[in-house]
Amino acid sequence: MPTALITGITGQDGLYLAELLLSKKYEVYGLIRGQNNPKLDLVRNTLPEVKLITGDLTDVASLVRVLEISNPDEIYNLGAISFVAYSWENASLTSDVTGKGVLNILEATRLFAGDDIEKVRFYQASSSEMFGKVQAVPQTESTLLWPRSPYGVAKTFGHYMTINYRESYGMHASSGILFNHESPRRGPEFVTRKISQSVARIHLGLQSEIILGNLDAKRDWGFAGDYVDAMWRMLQQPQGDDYVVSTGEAHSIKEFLNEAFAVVGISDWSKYVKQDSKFMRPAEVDLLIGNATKAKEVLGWEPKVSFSELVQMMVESDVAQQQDLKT
Ligand code: F7E
Repeated sequence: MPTALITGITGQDGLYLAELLLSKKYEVYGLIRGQNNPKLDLVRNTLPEVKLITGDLTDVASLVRVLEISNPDEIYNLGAISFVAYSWENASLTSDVTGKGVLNILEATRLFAGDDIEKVRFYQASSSEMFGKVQAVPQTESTLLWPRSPYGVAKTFGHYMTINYRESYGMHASSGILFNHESPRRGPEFVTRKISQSVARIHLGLQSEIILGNLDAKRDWGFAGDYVDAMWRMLQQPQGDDYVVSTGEAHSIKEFLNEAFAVVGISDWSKYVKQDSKFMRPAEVDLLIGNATKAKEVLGWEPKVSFSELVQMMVESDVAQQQDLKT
């Protein structure tokens, strides 16, 4: 039975990945941060088979201890401060966790594995935010990185550190450059879930409007459940490498609004949507669209859920959830 360690187990991707690995008969360990982590019960209730160990990406010694306890064949480093807007307000903390945290777990892995470094396979959750002010359309694995937020800069550090450990120590380390990926499990601070939740509440008469920032930004949105499969496929290859994971389609926030309101039968949403500059970013990423040809050809990976299906899934799930809360 192979063993996997997932950092960021409490997030959307952590839960989907743990489900996938459990279905493949892995023994799954999850890294849990902090005392009384409020999301601990979420993992325990959703996936009681996952074994949870306390540790912190900012503390190398704790990571070595976690590796000694779990003795993993595969490590998936999904842990990060992942909300881009927050990263301007907490740039130093974001750099420590999202950036230096990657170095810490790579170094802990090297110390733990010793001469046997090839026995452990490592996945780093890199991000399309690294492309920022895009230098080519669509973006591929070799597009120049130009991050536009402290979060993007921190992810870029982690990305290059992963490549460096592969090149310096022969580590089986892979970096998945994942474009935006969403689901009913997405946190409500992200624009897709903020919209799906608000549309559900407007439909049920629980809310009268949504206040958003920039409606013109375009993102390449896929389904998180599809994307964790690409992570696993990367670690089954003979060598570590970097892969773009995306749908190859970009949609604006306005298009997301069109689709989401259409699910509840509203075609003109203008009276429900307001804008406020407090949701605008100091430096915006205007357009992200990925070219996942390499993932398709090498990993045999393709997204299964379309943009419309994703929006429908999220709005329907929120309608059901809000109805439950109402009763
Ligand atoms: O913003 C615009 C906002 O916060 C998307 C993370 O998973 O994907 C995610 O980062 C767009 C931006 O995601 C609101 O300005 C407008 O242009 O949903 P988001 P993100 O910043 O793209 C990447 C790949 C990651 O790696 C990240 O970890 O939507 N927008 N109005 C808004 N965004 C938010 N959050 N809230 C608004 O009211």
